[in-house]
Amino acid sequence: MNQPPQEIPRGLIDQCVSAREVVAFTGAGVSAESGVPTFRGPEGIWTKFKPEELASMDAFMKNPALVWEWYAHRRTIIGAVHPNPAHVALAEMEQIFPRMTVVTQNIDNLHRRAGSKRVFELHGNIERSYCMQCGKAYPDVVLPERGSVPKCTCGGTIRPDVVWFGEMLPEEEWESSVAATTSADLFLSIGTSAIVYPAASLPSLARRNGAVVVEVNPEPTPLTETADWFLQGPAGEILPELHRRIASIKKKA
Ligand code: BV8
Ligand code: ZN
Repeated sequence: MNQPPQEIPRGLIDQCVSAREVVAFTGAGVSAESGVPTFRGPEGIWTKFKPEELASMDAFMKNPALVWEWYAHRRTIIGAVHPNPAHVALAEMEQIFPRMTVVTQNIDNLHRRAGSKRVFELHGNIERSYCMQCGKAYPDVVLPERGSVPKCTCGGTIRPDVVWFGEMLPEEEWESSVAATTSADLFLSIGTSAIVYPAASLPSLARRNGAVVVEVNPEPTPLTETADWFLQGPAGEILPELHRRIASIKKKA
């Protein structure tokens, strides 16, 4: 039996109701209840592999077939899952706030599939690939059989369109996310261990610019002690409750 969602303090609801520019900063935890494994949780995919072994250019140059096998496996998982109530609540919040931006570290495309319109993907998108030689985009590359590596018409090697460790974040997405964070008056950090930089620098950037920072996570993280509010529990329960409470007050206004 699920625990009833943690009681969300009225003080927080009042701050949310008056918010005008909202940023939802999400990590793997927001997709956990869809069945997408997180990275660092007990069942996280990093338990079997270390990030540097797979999500890095070195790993790809050393063994592209192994890295492709890992991404093909993750694409199969992601292709079989659906947005969960957390993604849906964030998409619905776009209707109740004057300006709502989702800044995600996830590559699973679930925010867009849930209906969120304004989404910045800091670490790319597993459904996209491109040629390392000529840059040609492969929106739906045929997943290679085990042990093979997809090749471009130019003969170059095709890679997943995700940001690996040691790689720069996409300029456009990063600049837009920094701008949205700087002008946010409400910043929700949801389902992230807040340890991967530069993405993890966004919550403190929001705070320095006067935003109310709310963390949603079943566990505390390095961000918890500096957040204004810590809602401890699963995003799939807390976010729909948060949306319901805010929407009901706004409707009466
Ligand atoms: C760069 C895409 C440099 C690929 C990913 C030492 C110190 C500081 C920094 C560094 C350092 N050494 C190296 C660095 C830099 C490095 C970094 O930060 N490393 C960390 C590990 C220390 N960063 C980089 O390399 C970045 N690039 O710095 O470039 C540069 C500079 C100039 C010029 C050239 C280069 C690139 C980082 C991007 C790496 N790519 N992913 C792929 O997915 O395969 S990272 C990967 O981790 C994912 O994007 C993921 O989203 C991200 C962060 O993890 P989380 O999303 O937080 O997931 P995690 O599992 O950790 O946590 C899940 C959370 O959910 C938990 O807290 C859990 O409690 C919670 N949860 C569980 N269930 C629920 C829940 N929450 C809510 N509801 C639930 N139901
Ligand atoms: Zn090419």
